[in-house]
Amino acid sequence: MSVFSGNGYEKLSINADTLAMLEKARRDGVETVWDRLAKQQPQCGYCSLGTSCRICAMGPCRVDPFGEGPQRGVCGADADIIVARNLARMVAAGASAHSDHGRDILETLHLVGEGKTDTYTISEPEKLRRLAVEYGIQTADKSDQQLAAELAWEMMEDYGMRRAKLPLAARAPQARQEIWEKTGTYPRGIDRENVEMLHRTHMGVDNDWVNILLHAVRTSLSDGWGGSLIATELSDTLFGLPTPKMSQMNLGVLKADQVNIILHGHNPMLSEVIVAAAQDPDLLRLAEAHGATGINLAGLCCTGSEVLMRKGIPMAGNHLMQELVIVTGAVELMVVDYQCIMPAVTETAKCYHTKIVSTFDKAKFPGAQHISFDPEHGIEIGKQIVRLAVENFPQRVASKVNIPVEPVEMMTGFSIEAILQALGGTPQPLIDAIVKGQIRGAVGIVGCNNPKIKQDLGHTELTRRLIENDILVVVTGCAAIADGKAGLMTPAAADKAGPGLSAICKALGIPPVLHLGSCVDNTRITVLAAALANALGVDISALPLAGAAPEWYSEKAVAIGVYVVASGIYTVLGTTPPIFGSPNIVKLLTEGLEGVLGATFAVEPDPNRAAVLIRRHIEKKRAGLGLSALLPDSIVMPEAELALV
Ligand code: SF4
Ligand code: MSK
Repeated sequence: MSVFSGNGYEKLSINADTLAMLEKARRDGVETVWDRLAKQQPQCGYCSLGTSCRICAMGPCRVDPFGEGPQRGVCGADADIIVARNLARMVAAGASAHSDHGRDILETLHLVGEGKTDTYTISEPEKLRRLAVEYGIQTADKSDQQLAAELAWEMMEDYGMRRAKLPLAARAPQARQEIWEKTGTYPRGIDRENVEMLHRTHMGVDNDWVNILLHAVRTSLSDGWGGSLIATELSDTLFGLPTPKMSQMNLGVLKADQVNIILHGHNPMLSEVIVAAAQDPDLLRLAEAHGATGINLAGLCCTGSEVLMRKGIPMAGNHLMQELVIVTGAVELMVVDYQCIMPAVTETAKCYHTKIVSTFDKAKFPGAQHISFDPEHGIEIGKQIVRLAVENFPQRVASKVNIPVEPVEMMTGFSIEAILQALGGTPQPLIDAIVKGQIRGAVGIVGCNNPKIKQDLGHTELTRRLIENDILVVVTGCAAIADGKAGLMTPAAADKAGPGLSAICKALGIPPVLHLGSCVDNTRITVLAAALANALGVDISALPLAGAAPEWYSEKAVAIGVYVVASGIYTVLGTTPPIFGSPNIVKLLTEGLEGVLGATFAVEPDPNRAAVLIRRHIEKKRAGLGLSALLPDSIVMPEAELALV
């Protein structure tokens, strides 16, 4: 039952579809993530500050950062050790999630190489060959299948412990690699770094908080220049390079007269086969026989971004929409793979006719029907799931259906290759525009929704402030969906940008906010930054770039934030991380890292103030490169707008 009965919804989201469905959820007696957050209040202060520890059975312990209660856990760990260990474990969990996703795609490439699947094939032979060359594989006279087998074998080594350095990290500028060497953070095997991180944070192992955090950096880099990058590169190789295309977003993409299937999670292996199965003539005839005019697919979260980028499949919404899409009453089936899928969806589905189908044996959901996904038989499994949805269409209750809004148009599909193609095959026009000051710099806005923050306000306000100041914005994950819903991702949105950025977008026919993909595709941002730095002969940290995660919630976002900073990009977090119980760690992350990694974090929940911090940073970097720069002091804090959040 909703705790927001009758009022207060407008504080929760900027989106009309969310607000309408929250009202319907209340009428239908359905509990949502916001209700559960309210019931959790007040949340634990020790945990919020990062000073609680439960990693051994002498605990749980907590340290009082205000000096009145205990200052050490039972084992003697102080606030610095406890905060560092908790943060490092978040990094390891996030890096493991992305990298294990990458491993699943890698194992599919291996199957292709072994000729053991006819569901998947090599869609981008050129990219396969480029990757093979990067791994030192001789490509002449070899078939795609042979190369797939050899590349898969080499990349599997990236997960092991024999690699002294991950090969893909060599894409970073020399100066960046030297920083990693000097600080002992050059990433080696992905599994090795993650296992070592868990080992070090066991009671009584690494008790030097700086040493713990340095290994957290190395662990995050094993994801950013390893596991996540493998996921992106191999998804492009197997499923196709994203190219610019128009699509639609929000709950209005559901179709009242069609079978609606929601694709939720992160891994494109499954969603690719569902997309193929939904075009099967037999299943389309079956849908018609059940009274539907077709089969409509819509994405959620990052699985949605994968099929949006490559196939133009419309997007129903971001993280906080996963229950509300079911509340429309128009969804026959939600198929999930893994990550960011709230266990609550099966409870929500009980109030409607929606079936929830889980597919990965490592991600089961009580209350869902489990159909074990096996890439050797992908297409048959895809058809089985689509058939379940079609056969569920007659159970839909017309009086419970409400599709509340019309969809919004957006442009997607900006892989690095597509961006370079839009620029005429080289990054030079982008560099020229930055040098001339037409574009002041570029910012990656990434990450999730979090019910503690008004949904999408952080993403969209920050984006607006940046583009109107001629800063190009690239987006991934749920941030991209927020900006898409807000109408910021069409070529026409160039009118909302400053004069320099607007003119360039109009000349190229692109939006001022470019969709680079899902969470794992944040690697497109770091790889693009590396390419720009290499073209200019400088380190990434010298460039007028920044990152932001205004509404993050996930451990993956922590891993991303750390590898982005460790790659030399200043990053502003909107959600407060659990570090404030250790002033030493706050100082290190927000100031001290500058001297170690050439970049720092900032924490600023207000998106307008975050925009000011980022603009000042970009102008400082422009000045450092000898480019025309505004005086940072001329960019003032919008004190009058502080009441926004
Ligand atoms: Fe307490 Fe130390 Fe055990 Fe943590 S590791 S629960 S601080 S005794
Ligand atoms: S889905 S990690 S809520 S971006 Fe990638 Fe969205 Fe964050 Fe999940």
